Amino acid sequence: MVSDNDTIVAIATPSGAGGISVIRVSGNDAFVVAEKIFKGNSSPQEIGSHRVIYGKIVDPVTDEDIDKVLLTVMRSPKTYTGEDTIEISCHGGIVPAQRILETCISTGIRMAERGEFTKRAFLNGKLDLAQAEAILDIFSAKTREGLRGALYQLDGLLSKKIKILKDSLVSLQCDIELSLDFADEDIYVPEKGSVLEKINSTIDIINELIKKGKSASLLRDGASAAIIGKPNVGKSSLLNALLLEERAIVTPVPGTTRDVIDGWININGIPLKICDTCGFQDTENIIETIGIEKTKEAMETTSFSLFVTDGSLELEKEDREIFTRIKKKPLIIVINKVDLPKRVNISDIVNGSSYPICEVSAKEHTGIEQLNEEILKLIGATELKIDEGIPTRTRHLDLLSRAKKCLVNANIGVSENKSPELIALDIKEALNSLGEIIGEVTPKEILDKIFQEFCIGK
Ligand SMILES: Nc1nc2c(ncn2[C@@H]2O[C@H](COP(=O)(O)OP(=O)(O)OP(=O)(O)O)[C@@H](O)[C@H]2O)c(=O)[nH]1
Ligand SMILES: [Mg+2]
Repeated sequence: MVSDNDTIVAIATPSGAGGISVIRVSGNDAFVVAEKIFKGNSSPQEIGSHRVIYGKIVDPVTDEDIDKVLLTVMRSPKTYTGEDTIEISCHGGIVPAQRILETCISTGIRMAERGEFTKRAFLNGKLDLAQAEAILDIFSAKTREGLRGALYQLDGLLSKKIKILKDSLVSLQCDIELSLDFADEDIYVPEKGSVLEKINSTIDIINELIKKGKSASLLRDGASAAIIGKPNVGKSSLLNALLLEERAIVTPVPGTTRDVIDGWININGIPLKICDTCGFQDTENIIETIGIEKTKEAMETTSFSLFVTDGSLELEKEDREIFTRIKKKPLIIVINKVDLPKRVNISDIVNGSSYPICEVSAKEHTGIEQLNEEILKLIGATELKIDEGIPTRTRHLDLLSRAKKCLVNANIGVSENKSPELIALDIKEALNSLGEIIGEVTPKEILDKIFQEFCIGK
């Protein structure tokens, strides 16, 4: 049975060639393990905390040397997990780290599960849940701004805001419960107007957090676009122009692209995945048929489309058919090849509706800036600012919405003079939802799910 009291070990660095690898051991027996496998000038049990000793790792059974290492000793509670911890920095590469890992396990400790070091940090009160999630977001940050948002969260700025909200609800709940306890004695009855004011101001703050959080989640997860249009309009050229590299093959032959080719760009800190497709032309060719299936898939999985037309030609039936097919989802019309005399007439397909339109020359890289601006507008990221303490995960936003719903119920309850017990219940539920964000009342399955997202060794 796996227990949170076991001493655990894992390789904390990615596998493969590198300068060094780090093996991390955490738990009550960390120093016992170090004594068994490490030989150096000083004893790990005896040196002070946060000190590094040079020495070698040896197999405690065969006495065989495994690697020369630096061993860092960190004593509880001032460690990442809050437990006694040793970190062994050995030579990079797969074999030394793997051998040291096996040697540690041979002393009777076990391999750490995914995210178990961070889970222990959480269980030992070193981090709350929102901060633990911030660590995940730091690993997966795709842009500088995403990293900054995650660092704010790691600093506990979101948690601080949630705690302030909770404190004000707790005081409200106390007032209401007090009025229940002393209902007969008429000692203290909170005034209806002030209760409503407190509930509403909390709802306002939650609304603001949700609003900012929705756009901030763009920083974490980004957005994605499919480039769609008939053959030869310059879809692959547009992909290359946006990526600033020759990713996709470009030729004058219609039907050059068969597969979906994608790449990431960073527009003002928003990671955007762009997929070049082969479009939707009628075909009997098996390769193109598969390509068209992939275009459909790209269309379904991306958040919006870039509909490309050839500005030097008049619109054809095929342009119209493709446009009709994709117009239900958000899109930007991209008129390409504007370096050539313009013949296209877009009003033909837009039919009076208003769509963002951009004129570009993928060949000459003109109009790309304006296209980026339109993309930011379309995904609602023009006013995105990395504030301190913004919720960045869907989990946070769901819980904030749940808290808000309970408070709206509480508001109705107070307005309609419902029983204070019911109002206190709504407030309690709102408090639970807020508490779940920072991990105070988070069910075990949800905790497990969150820590499963981590890699082994973190
Ligand atoms: N003048 C001009 N030519 C362009 C421009 N963009 C693309 N082209 C040319 O148009 C032709 C087709 O370009 P691609 O980028 O391969 O077009 P595509 O839509 O990906 O074509 P398929 O993959 O065949 O569907 C090539 O000869 C390009 O050089 C542009 O902005 N101006
Ligand atoms: Mg192409």
